[in-house]
Amino acid sequence: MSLQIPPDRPLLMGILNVTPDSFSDGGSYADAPSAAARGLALIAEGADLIDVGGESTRPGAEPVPFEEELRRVLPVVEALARQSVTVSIDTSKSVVAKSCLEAGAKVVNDVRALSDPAMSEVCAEFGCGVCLMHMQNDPATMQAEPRYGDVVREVRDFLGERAESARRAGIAEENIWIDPGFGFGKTVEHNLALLRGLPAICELGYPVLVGLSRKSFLGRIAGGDTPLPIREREGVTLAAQALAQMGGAKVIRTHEITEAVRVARLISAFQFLP
Ligand code: HH2
Repeated sequence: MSLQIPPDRPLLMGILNVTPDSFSDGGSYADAPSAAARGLALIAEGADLIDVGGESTRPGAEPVPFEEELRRVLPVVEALARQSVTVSIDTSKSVVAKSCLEAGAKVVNDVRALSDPAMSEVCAEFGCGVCLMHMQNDPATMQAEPRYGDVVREVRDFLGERAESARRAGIAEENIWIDPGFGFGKTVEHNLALLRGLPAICELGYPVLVGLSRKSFLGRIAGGDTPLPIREREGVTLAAQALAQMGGAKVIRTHEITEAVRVARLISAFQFLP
């Protein structure tokens, strides 16, 4: 992967959902030109790469046929790659990944950790970056009754096993990122345990990506008796980013970049004080 993690700061991944129904930015960038303009604006604010998604994975979301997912994402991936933006494609479908890689995407962000049998082969062939995420069940059912014995151990073991399997399929070690999947089949307590347990997940040796931005568990904790609505979760998103960086996260997936860059600098200055 051409995308190295700098030694002294995390990478910032800007979120660009080209969907009608994503939980926080759904419908905002429905046509390709406005989506591409948003991607370029995130880069101008300091994002290192843009994660383009065409299928919402919010709790309760239904799957989108691959033709529709491609129709949404491909023109945006093409437009951004043409402008030399590093693009990550947020998909679990190998056909969608392949077309986007052909169009210039450099990373496949797979919330189903290569469960499509053809996905590993596609990623190995292109030599792209791959993010493997943990999810319990699937988006339609995952928040019904998440259960774990020891959530940190189970998520860590899963990610270690998926990373091994990716390597056996020909994906280079240096191209693998892992992600505990905040909000994907987890209660508030599970999410908090994972945030605290990030150092144990980092021990696997792969860069850890965190997707905390605007997630509902943050709104539930910070809102006290009244969970915070999505538009009021920016402050707590930044605080969670700081905690994650302190825990060793190397890639921050987030909706708003300007303040995330500032927090990243502050925490990095603290961590890497000579
Ligand atoms: N979260 C979402 C989507 N993709 N990918 C990774 N690797 N990690 C995450 O935590 C993650 C992800 C969900 O957030 P969002 O894209 O804002 O919403 P939606 O799935 O509704 O489009």
